[in-house]
Amino acid sequence: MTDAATRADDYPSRVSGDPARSTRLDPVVHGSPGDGPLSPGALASFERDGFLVCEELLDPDEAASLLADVRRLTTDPGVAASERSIVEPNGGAVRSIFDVHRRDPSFVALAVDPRLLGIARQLMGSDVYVHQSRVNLKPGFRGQEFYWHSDFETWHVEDGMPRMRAVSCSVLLTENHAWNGPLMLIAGSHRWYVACVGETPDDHYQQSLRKQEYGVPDDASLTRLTEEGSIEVPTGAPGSVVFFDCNVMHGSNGNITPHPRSNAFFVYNSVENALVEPFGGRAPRPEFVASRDFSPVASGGGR
Ligand code: 6CS
Ligand code: FE
Repeated sequence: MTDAATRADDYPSRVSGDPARSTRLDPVVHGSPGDGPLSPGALASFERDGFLVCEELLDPDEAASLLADVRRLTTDPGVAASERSIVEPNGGAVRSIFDVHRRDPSFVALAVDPRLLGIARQLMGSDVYVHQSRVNLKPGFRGQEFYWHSDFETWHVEDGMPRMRAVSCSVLLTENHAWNGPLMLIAGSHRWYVACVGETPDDHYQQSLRKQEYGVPDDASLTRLTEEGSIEVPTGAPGSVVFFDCNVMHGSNGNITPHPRSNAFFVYNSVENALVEPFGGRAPRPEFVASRDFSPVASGGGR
């Protein structure tokens, strides 16, 4: 393995006091229409926007059952005591529960469901493994925001993800309304890499998973992205799924309504894009945030 200090880095970030942006060097769609369920039109839409909404890919009753499982997890003392459970910065409400694809049976099954896996493999053009999974609760009244960010910027700098060849899959478990903190994405932003300023603190994940302040874009870069592409807010019913590129700029507002916005996320990384030493030069983040089990996911029976 090349020495981390001397290897080339095509996507440097948090190395200068000045923000910068560069053109994406990697393809967006790595597979083709014959590789999976997405039509040429759907592939073109993902290529153009950096995300794709699949309405009610799962049945509402499946989503309801998953939500009941989430509710049980949030009241499980063992889960609450583990580092994979993250609480909101403004008190004790559970914000996220990580690593559900390895720990919690219904999410273990969902992670290998052919309805998700078929699309992930087609977009990645290869076998995939799960880099990270989580449920973001976005509870009513107290669910805080997730500030604008590119996931890839964090996964490259802090986890050692070499290239932009990973896709997130957000499964809606509750109704995502315009007003209860839905995911917001800047269409087309995935084509640019925004290098962030500031130096990553030690054990940054202990702060960033609650409120991210490093690895976030500067105001001018973010403004420019919104002038070039629209802010899209995919709303939908439980069971709908949003697939989004690892580098699309996204975030979500806080939730002051009584209605939780709970989604499950699976990050499928190409087996040809396995993690190396973090490009930020710090120690790798723990397994519950960044899996180093690169074995390809085998499709479960699914429905
Ligand atoms: O640091 C991470 O990996 C997590 N943070 C955010 C805001 N999105 C991606 C991921 O869950
Ligand atoms: Fe994110």
